[in-house]
Amino acid sequence: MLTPTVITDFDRQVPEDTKTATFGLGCFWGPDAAFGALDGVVRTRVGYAGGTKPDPSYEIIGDHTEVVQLEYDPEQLSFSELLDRAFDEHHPYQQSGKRQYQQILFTETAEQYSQLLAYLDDSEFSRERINTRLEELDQFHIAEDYHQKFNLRGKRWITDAFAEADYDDSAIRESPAAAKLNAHVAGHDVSVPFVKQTYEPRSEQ
Ligand code: MHO
Repeated sequence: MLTPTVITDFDRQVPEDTKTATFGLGCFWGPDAAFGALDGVVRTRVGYAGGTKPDPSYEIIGDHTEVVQLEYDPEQLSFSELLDRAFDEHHPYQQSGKRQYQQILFTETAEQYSQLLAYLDDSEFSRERINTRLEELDQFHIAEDYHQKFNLRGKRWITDAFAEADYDDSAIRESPAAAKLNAHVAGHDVSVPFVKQTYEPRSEQ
C-alpha cells in the first residue's frame, strides 16, 4: 500500500542542485508522464510558454503553447539525453497546425543552446527541414492544478496517500514521488523501487 511515510521519505532524499528544461510536445499530459519516468528527472510541472499573452490559462491560452518543465539532476541526466527523449516523442519534420500543441524545444541558458546545436549537428535530421520551433525560453506560466500530474488525478490509492501526508495541490505538483507515480499509472516503466514493489492499487469495485 502507498503510505504517506514512503512519499515523504522519497521526497526528502532528492538532489538539491537541479536544472530545468522546457519542451512543447503536444498536449502536456503526455510528456509530463513520459519524462517523469526518467531516472534523473526530479520534478515535472506543466504550463504555457512560447507566446506573448500575459497570464495565459487553459481556457484563454492566447498565443502560448502547452509545455512541460522538467527539473533534472545534471549528475544523473544530461540535457542531450533529454533531447534524445524529446526527439523520440515527436517528429521534427512535422508541426502542429494548432499553436496550443506546437512542438518547441526551448533553451534556458547559453550552455543548453550550444548543446542543442551540437545535438542537431550530430543527429540524423537536417537543420533546414526541421519544423520544430527552437526558442529561448522567455517565461514559463504554470498551468492550473487540475492539469498537473494529470494521470494520477482520481486514482484514490494515490491521492488518499498524498492527502494523508498533508500535501495540497501545489505540493503534489512539486513532489518527486508524484512525478514517478504519475508516470507509472500512465504505463511508463519507472525504476523507482517503491513504485514497483510497495504500491499496488486496490482493485476496482
Ligand atoms: N482536450 C484534449 C487535450 C487536453 S490537453 C491538456 C483531451 O481532452 O484529450 O490539451
